[in-house]
Amino acid sequence: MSGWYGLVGAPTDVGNVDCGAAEGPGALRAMGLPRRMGMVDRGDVRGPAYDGRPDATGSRSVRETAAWCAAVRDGVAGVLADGGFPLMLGGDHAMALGSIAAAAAHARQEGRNFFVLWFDAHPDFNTPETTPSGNTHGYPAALACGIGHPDLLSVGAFTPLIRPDRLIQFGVRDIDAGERANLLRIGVEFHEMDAVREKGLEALVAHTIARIQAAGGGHVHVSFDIDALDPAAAPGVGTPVSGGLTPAETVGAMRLLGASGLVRSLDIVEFAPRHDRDGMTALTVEQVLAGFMAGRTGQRALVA
Ligand code: 4U7
Ligand code: MN
Ligand code: MN
Ligand code: MN
Repeated sequence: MSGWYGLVGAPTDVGNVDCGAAEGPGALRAMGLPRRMGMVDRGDVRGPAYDGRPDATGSRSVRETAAWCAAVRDGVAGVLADGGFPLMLGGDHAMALGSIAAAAAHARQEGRNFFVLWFDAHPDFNTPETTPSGNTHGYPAALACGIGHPDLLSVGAFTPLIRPDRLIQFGVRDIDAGERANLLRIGVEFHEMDAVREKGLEALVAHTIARIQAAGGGHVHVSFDIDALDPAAAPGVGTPVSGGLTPAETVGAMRLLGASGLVRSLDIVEFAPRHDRDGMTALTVEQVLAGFMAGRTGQRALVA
């Protein structure tokens, strides 16, 4: 198990015009989070500025998104190659295409099954045909499953990066009509908030961990969009949706994931400090991360 966390910052909102996520990594550094949590800060990757003009498919800033995702991919691949645990700090959620491209390639190289667990108010399963906005932060989960804009699919060394039945989503509650049709057609497992309320997030996550273990384990990548949390606890996001996850159930689920020993890479995205109130989103993010890290430490102690 990798003993150190390598933070890769992606300070951009190229996937959604000026949503404020570009300021996320800088704000968390200024608050001292990486240092407090003992992370190795590998710095920020860089990329071009937002250009909101839609292309022929109606998608905005595709070239810019692809360039940023390629830089994220290389930054995350660098941490994995050096034996660390990459934490990709967004930036908007389009950046997950880059980290998933790196994680999927690493898993393939090591001969492991590859799974992605997606915590989000949104499934991010739009394609140029279904998007209501043209914003590329609504595309990454679909791209990882091999559908979407060709200039973004090419960020990965192969496609699909994930087998669609190995992508599992939690907390979704704002799904566009065309995107729901995509999810059902491709065969993604998604747990909407009513299912989370009924069964409990921790029970759903525990069930997923058991299923992955039964399939022989593998490399699990967790992609955590802060807007999965209820805006009462995490108002600092660009696209808040009410009725979300509580910090307590999220910390519990992340602790289980850490303790499973299966998770080998993590995204924390869409933190927009300008929408935060009294630092409460930053605090919630730190609690969620601390839960995951504590779970992982406990797991290390168990296997030691
Ligand atoms: B996020 C949206 F239309 N579905 O595609 C879209 F509602 O990374 C929102 O999950 C996407 O925050 C939200 O633009 C992307 C919209
Ligand atoms: Mn490895
Ligand atoms: Mn998202
Ligand atoms: Mn979201």
